[in-house]
Amino acid sequence: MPYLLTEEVYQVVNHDGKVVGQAPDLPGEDLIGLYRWMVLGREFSDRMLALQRQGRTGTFAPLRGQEASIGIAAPLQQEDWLMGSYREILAYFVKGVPLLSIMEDYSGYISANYPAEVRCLPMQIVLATQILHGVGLAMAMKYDGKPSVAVTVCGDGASSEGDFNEALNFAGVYKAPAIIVVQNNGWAISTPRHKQSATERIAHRGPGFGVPAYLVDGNDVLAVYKVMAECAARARAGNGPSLVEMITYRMGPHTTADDPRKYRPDEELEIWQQRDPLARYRRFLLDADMMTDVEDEQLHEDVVAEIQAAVEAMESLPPPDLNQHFDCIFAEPTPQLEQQRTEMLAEIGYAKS
Ligand SMILES: Cc1ncc(C[n+]2csc(CCOP(=O)(O)OP(=O)(O)O)c2C)c(N)n1
Ligand SMILES: [Mg+2]
Repeated sequence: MPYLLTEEVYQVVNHDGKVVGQAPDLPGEDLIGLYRWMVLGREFSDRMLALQRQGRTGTFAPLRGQEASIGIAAPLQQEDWLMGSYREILAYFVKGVPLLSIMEDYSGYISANYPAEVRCLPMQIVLATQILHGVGLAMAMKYDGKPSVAVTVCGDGASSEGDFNEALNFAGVYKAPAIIVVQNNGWAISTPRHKQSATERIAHRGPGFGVPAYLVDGNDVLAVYKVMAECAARARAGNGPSLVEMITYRMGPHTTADDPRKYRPDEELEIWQQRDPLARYRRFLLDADMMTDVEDEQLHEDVVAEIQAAVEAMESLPPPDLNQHFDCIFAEPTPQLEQQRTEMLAEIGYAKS
């Protein structure tokens, strides 16, 4: 089998909205379902950004432009595992993590209050660590004879970490049922993609580790879906891991603490605005007579109402217990941790109610 499975960037619907590949064999309602998730991702991200600006939530990492990342989780089964980073929250929603849980993560509550059955690890902030966790989980499932898959997602910047490369090596050697996805959005805060690696493609790393790799248009939800479904089927059949590079773009700031205009040319953003994943998929559905403008408007209204309900639920929670952040690190806290707890709580004058 060739190790680089797609020489060209794989697309189903190209940048101009033209259908250039075979759409996945899904009923119409599922195709609309994918669109609803994408709309939810955009509206949720924009709302969180606004809430942060109003001082109503903490630092947030917007995902505008990366909504086709729902294609990472949509073909997965309940027993499959998913672990990603701060910008993968939309895939987490698709896997079953409630909106409120992610809002809590970003608002100072104890992290990863996720239902156990959704099989998502806490979103990872330490770059690429989750790739090792994911490959380890995949190896464990293989030893247990379970036909499940562990999907682990990171960014282009994270691909330069030792953890990323070690995880790929283990995945290849042990033929782990793992899918390692890189959302290459062009930037790692202010560091451009070309400074991460001299390889033309991040996908080219896969063959070096004996891991088959795909290159996919990360703004084409149908293409992402198809590639992920194929990788999952291969892993379930005992044929081991895959590396998937999704070419996409972060349209907004890295986080609410960043101003991309300081390091990124406006023309670059303009090019990628033309490739907006949401607009492209919307056009596809309208052209195929699967959705009308009126239905689209209704769908938007429903999504905004769902987000509003989650915001109200978040804002009616009692304030977070800041002690929990220290309690959840080790079974037995270290003396250093206790010292840090005392100092931090004294600094902010915090007393547990
Ligand atoms: C090990 C480690 N080093 C540095 C950081 C600081 N940091 C946070 S996000 C980030 C950029 C990550 O870029 P990328 O992997 O491309 O993901 P993106 O933010 O673009 O989604 C850096 C350097 C960190 N969180 N972890
Ligand atoms: Mg990046």
